Amino acid sequence: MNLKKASLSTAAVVLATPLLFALMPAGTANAHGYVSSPPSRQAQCAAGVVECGQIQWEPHSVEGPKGLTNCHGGNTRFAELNDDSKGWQVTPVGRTVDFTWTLTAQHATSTWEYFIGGTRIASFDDGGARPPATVTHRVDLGGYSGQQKILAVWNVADTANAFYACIDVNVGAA
Ligand SMILES: [Cu+2]
Repeated sequence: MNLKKASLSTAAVVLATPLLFALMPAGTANAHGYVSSPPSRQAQCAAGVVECGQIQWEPHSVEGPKGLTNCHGGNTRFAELNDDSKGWQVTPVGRTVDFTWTLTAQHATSTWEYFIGGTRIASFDDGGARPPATVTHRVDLGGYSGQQKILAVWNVADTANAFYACIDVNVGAA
């Protein structure tokens, strides 16, 4: 074996390893985010408030293509997040609500969006910035009252994907 060639490829492996990790999509276990307050459906699963399947171990993993309008991001193994009759805790809130995301990976962000019944009620543009580990948005729910299901969406800037969370609230009850 040619010695020079061997040491070159060793160098290449040493250089490539950290690069590989940096380029690996954060698609596994602990790398994303979800709405932790008011407690989203997956947060309630994780806290054991509601009995759930796999989502209880990875509330931050509700990732799917951008533009979806469901609670489970199109992941069949998290389909129970769409079940409105599952006994989700409804949080009493005022006309203005602070939504807090817990991010286990700070992906570059395009926008954060909030929807009620298919209508976008708020949007926050981060212009591709990397968010801190905790992000809070103040959303005005003034046009709504009573029990509402809010869909919160985190649109990642450098992938085609978004993260989804549904939060059940009772507007005007707090
Ligand atoms: Cu991630």
